[in-house]
Amino acid sequence: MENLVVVSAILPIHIKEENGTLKAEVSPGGLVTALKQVLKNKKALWVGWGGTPELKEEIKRTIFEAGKKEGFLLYPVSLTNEEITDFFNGFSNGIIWPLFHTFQAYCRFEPQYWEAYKKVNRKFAYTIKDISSEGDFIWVHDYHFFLLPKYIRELGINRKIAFFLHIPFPTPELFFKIPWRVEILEGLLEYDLIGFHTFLDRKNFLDCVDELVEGVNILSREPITEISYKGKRVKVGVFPISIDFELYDRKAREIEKYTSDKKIIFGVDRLDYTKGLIHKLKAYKRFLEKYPEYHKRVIFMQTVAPNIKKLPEYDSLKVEFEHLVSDINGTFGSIDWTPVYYVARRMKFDDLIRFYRSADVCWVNSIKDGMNLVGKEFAASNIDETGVLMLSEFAGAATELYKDVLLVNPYDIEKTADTLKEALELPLEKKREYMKNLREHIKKYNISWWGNTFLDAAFGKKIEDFPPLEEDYPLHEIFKQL
Ligand code: GDG
Repeated sequence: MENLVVVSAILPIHIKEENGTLKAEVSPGGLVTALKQVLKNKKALWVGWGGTPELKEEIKRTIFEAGKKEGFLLYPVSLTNEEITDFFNGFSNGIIWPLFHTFQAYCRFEPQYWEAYKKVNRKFAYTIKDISSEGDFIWVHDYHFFLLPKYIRELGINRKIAFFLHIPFPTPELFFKIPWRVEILEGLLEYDLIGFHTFLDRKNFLDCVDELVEGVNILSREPITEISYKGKRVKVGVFPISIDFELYDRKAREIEKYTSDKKIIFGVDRLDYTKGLIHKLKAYKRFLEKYPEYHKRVIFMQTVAPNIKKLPEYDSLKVEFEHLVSDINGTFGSIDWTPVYYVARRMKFDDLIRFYRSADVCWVNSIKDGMNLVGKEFAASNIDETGVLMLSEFAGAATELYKDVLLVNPYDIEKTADTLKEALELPLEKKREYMKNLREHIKKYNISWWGNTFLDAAFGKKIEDFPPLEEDYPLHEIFKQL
C-alpha cells in the first residue's frame, strides 16, 4: 500500500500547557489552513512538532485523538528547549523567515542556529525512516526542511520526496548573505520536485542555483523546469496555493450578514512584520486626515491573531501597533465612533466568515508574502459580490488576481490612503465585475486544483488516489506504540 506522509514543522494541532494543564490547540497560519483542506479525512500521516519540549505518552495520545477527531493522522516529533530556541526561533524564524521576506536587518546569522537546523533536519530524517515504508510518498512543507531530503537519502532511504515552499524565495542579492547558502541549495536539490507559489520565486531560486551550485544544468522546459544534478533530474514548478472555495461560499450562505450604517474595512493577519500592519495603520491615519468626510462613516476592523514564534521583533511590533491604534482612536475618535476596532486574538471561524461576507473593503497590506490566502477567502465568502479587495503588490496573490483588485504599494502611504477612498467609492457595477471575476477564478483554481496539480507533478497521483481515513482504520505499527 502506498501511503502519503506529510511533513511540516508544526502539526495542525499542537499542545499548549496552561496553568499546568494540557490543551490541544489549532495552529495558526496559512500552511495549516491550506493543508487541512487537502488532507482532511485522508489516510495521510502528518508528521511535525507537537508544540511541547517533552512528548509524554499522554501528550502523544492527546494529539493523536484530537487529530483523529478533526480527520487527520498526526504523528508528533519532540523538540528540546534548545532546539526550539535554535532551530525554530533561531535558524528558521530568525534567519530564513526575515531574509526571505526582505527583512535582512532582523537576521541573526548565529553558527549554533545552523548546527541546530542540521540536527533537527536529521532528527526528522530518522523519523521518516521509522514511520514510512518503501513505496510511500513524502511531501515536505516549508523553509524548516531545506536539508531533509539529503539526510533521508544518507540513511539509504529511496522514497519519492517532494517539497513546497510556502514563503517567497529571495533574489540572489539577498540569498547570498546566508553563510551556508551552498549547503542549503545542495540540500534542496535532493528533492524530486520543488514547488513555489510564483514564477518570480522560481526564477530567483534558479538564478541562485545557477550562480552557486557546481555541476547543475538547468533545462528550461515549461510548465515544469528540470534541473540535471548529480546524475538525476530535479523538477522545479510553480503551484499557486489556494483555498476550499466551496467551504467559504457555503459557510457565508449560512451566516447572517453584519449590518451597519457605516462602511466596513476589514483586515485579518497573524501578528507578523511581513503583513504590513504598521504601514496599514499609517495609511488609514493619513486617509482620516485627508478625507474628514469619512469620519464616523467607516469602521476599520483589524484582527491580529497571536503568533506562535517567540521573538523580540514580534513583541515590539505589538507595542508599536497598539500605540498607533490608540493614537488614531485618541486623535479622531469620539463617544459615538471608534475609528479602529482592534481584535487582539484569534477570531472564531464563523465570525471571520461573517466579516468577509459583510466587508465593503478587505485590505491585505503585506510587505512581502508568499501567496496570502486572506484575499482569496474574502472573495469566496463575499457572496453578494459587493466587496472590494485592496491587495499589496508584494503578495504572491497579486500575480494571479491583479486585474480584479485595487493594488497598493504598502510603502506608499499617501497613495494607499487614496486607494482606500477609491475602494470605498468604486461604482457598484465595477465592484460586481471585479468580485465575480475573482470568485470564478478562485472557484476554478481552488485548493483541490493546487493539491492535485502538485501531487501529479510530484508522484503522478491525485488526492483521490489516497484512500479515505476510516473510523476503524487499523492503526499503522507506529500508532500501536502510543
Ligand atoms: C504562509 C505564507 C501563504 C488569520 N487570523 C485568523 C485566522 N487566520 C487565517 C486566515 C488564513 C491564514 O490564517 C493566514 O494565511 P496567509 O496565507 O494569509 O498567511 P501565513 O500564515 O503567513 O501563511 C503565505 C500561506 O503560508 C499558504 O501557503 O499564503 O504567504 O506566509 O487562512 O484566515 N483564522 C481564524 N481567526 C483568525 O483570527 N479563524
